[in-house]
Amino acid sequence: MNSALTIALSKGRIFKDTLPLLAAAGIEPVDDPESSRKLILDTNLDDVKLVIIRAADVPTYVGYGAADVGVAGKDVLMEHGGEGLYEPLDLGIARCRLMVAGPETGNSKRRRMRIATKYVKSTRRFYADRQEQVEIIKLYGSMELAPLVGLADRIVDVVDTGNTLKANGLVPLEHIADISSRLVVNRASMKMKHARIAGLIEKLRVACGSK
Ligand code: PRT
Ligand code: MG
Repeated sequence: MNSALTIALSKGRIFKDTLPLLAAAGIEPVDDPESSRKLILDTNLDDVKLVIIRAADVPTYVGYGAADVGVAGKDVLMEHGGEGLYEPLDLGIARCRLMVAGPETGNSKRRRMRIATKYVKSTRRFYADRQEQVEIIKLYGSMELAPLVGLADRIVDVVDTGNTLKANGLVPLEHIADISSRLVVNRASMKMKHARIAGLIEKLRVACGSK
């Protein structure tokens, strides 16, 4: 019987918020990813491993079946597209909002507004729906810098407290989507390891108080 289970998580807020949910499902990591350099963590259960990867890589690992299940932000899933994945559960953790932000005053002198973001697909969709022509510049981080140095007129990024925007003289301008982290499951694993994964989903559902 092959019911060994690999769970993909990213370090930082997702790991921190997922830990109590996994504990409620009887899964506890043996090592702490913040201090350990291991990328595969053992747990209290012999047949359950955690793999620690970049947040944006979680849907890829799970989509290809390199991990059976994973936890990923909806922002990341919207960019990935969700091929090969089920998304059975909103865990309600790592909540934030995908927003357009920019300087409080600042009319673009450009014919087309320039938007810097790592969320290229979501940004393209948002402006296409409004039939607005914009130029999108792909960045990998520190989007808040782009308007300050004239690289872009606005940014699209996730916002939690808004403190990072504020510290850089930016304000939230438009709301694109409410974001939280989701449990994702590889489609083939869902069939092959059905009892195991269905059991995990039910325990997590109870632990996060979702319906
Ligand atoms: O850090 P790394 O480059 O490896 O990847 P990542 O930034 O995608 O990962 P991580 O762990 O930072 O975020 C994982 C997931 O957490 C994201 O995909 C979101 O779904 C979710 N999340 C929730 C957030 C935030 N809140 C958040 N505030 N992700 C990022 N932020 C950033 C935000 O972009 C801003 O720059 O944190 C900064 C502070 O936010 P404020 O508004 O509280 O100041
Ligand atoms: Mg980050």
